[in-house]
Amino acid sequence: GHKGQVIWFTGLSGAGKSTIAHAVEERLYEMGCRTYVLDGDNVRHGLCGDLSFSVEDRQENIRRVGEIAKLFVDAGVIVLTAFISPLRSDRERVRELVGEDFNEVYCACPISECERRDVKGMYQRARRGEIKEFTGISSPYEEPENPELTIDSSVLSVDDSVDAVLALLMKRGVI
Ligand code: GGZ
Repeated sequence: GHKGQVIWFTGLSGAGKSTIAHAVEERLYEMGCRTYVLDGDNVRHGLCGDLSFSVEDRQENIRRVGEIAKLFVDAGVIVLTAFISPLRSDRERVRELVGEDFNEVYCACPISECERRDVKGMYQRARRGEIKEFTGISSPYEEPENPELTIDSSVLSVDDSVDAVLALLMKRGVI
């Protein structure tokens, strides 16, 4: 068996958080681990459907996700969260809430590359002013100072990124 754990991905829109989280989940599943991915797709429509992208609402979004992540840890699940979580203080609050089972993974893809990918056309719309308070353009992103792991999807493949996360979990004795 394994103990519960939070793998908290942080980084800009398009930096690879959800992609890598789901790829890690797939590999952990093959190893017989119990996992769950929390991301905008399953949180921002339901639990946090009342929240916008203002600084205050992002803060509340991250607070709620942190509380849910803690419940998953209590249940013995490896929970992978993929939220921009732009503010250092909000991430540190979750770290304190969860304790030693918290792992911060910084998806450090440069904004130039996120913007070049522009998978959903959001950066272009943000540049035009059609989306207000867009992270990296008109809303802040604070880089982690001491993340457990940094991965740059403009340098590493998804497979190599997954290997790096699994190596971290092995080093920490989780798997
Ligand atoms: C940033 C936004 C915004 C604004 C909508 N700023 O690439 P995506 O589309 O799928 O992921 C982004 C997602 C970010 O939601 P989070 O819950 O992760 O943000 S936070 O942690 O800051 O609360 C993006 C989309 O929502 N999106 N408007 N203004 N991203």
